[in-house]
Amino acid sequence: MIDVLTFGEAMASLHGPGPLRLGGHLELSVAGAEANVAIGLARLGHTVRWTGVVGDDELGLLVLRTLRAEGVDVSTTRTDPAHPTGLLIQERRVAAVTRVHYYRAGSAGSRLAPADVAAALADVPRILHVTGITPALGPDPAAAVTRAVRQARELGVRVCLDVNYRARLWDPATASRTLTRLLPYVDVLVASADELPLVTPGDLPLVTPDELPLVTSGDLASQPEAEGPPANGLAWERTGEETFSEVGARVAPLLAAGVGEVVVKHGAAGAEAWTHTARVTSAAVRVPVADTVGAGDAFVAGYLSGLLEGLPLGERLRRGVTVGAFAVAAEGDWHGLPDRSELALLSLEEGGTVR
Ligand code: KDG
Repeated sequence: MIDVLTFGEAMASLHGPGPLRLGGHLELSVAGAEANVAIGLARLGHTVRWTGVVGDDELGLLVLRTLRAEGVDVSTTRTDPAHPTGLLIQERRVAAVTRVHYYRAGSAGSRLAPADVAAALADVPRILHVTGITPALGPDPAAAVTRAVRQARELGVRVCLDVNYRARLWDPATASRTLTRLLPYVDVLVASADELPLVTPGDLPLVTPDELPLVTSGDLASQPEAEGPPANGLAWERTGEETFSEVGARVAPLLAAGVGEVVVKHGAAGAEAWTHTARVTSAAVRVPVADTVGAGDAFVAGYLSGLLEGLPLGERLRRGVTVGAFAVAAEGDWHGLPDRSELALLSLEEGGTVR
C-alpha cells in the first residue's frame, strides 16, 4: 500500500529574475501543484505516486525524470503522443509578486480522463490528494477527479482536496459549482481564507459552531497545555468558546456537511485547522522570503505527512507551516523542501552553522 496518490497536471516551468519582455535567461524546471505535493511528501520519507499525462516530448521526459529522481512513483502516468506537455512561465515583477503565464491549453496534462483512475487507484493509497486546478482544465479532467474521489471514498481512502483556485483557468461561479459537488467525498479540505466562500456558497445551510458536536478530542486531550498557548507557539482553542469569526462561519457548514478537517491557510499569518471537536491555530515560521510560489503545496505536504504519522492536529499544522516556510525561503516551487533530517533546521538559531 502506498501512502499518498496525487492526481493532476505537471508541467515544465520557466522562471527568471525580471520582466519577460526584456528577454534574458530563464531556468527550466517542473511545476504543478500535485507534483509539488508529491515531491514534498517523498522528501519526508513517504511513499507517493503521481498520476497524470505528459506529452511524448522532451518536457514530458523532464517531468518524469524529475519526479523519479525525487522518489515519486510515476508508473501510472500516461504518455500522450498527440499533445504536448504543458508549460508555465513565472515572471518575477516585484520582489514578492510573481506573474504566471500558462501555455497549457490543449496540453497532454489536460487529457487526464476518468479512464485513468482505475490504474491510479489499483495500488490503494492511504490518502488521495487532488486540487481544484485539475477540474478547471476541462470536462475530462473534472470527470476524472470526480471519479477518483468517489472511488477513493468507496475504497476507504482518505481524500484531501486543496481548493487552489486559479482565476486564469475558470471563473468563481463555475469553480464553486464544481468544487462543492466534490465535498461529499472530501475528508480533509484545504483552502486559503479567501477561497473559503467558493466552497461555502450561500445556499449551504449556515450553522454556528455551537451546533457542532463538541467533545474533547484525542488531539486536545493529548496536549497538556490545551487551555492556553503552549511553549511551541501553537495556540489552542476549543470550537464554540470564542468569538464567532468569519472563517468559523464558513467552516462550520463544511464540518456539518461531513468534511472531517478544514484547514485554512493565512499566508504569512499562519494557518488554522478545524475538526468537529477542535480548532487549532499556528503562526507561520518566519523566514526571509525568496519565492512564495509553491508554499501552499509545501504546507499540504507537511500537513499530510503529519496525518500519515498520526500526529495530533496542532502538530500536523505545525509541520505544514514548517514545510511551507522551507518553500518560501528558497527559489522554486519545491526545490527547497526539506528531507526528514532537515525539518528541525528552522528552529535553530539564526546565523548558526550545522556541522
Ligand atoms: O502551487 C504552485 C502551482 O501554482 C504551480 O506549480 C503551478 O500548478 C500550478 C498551477 O496550475 O498554477
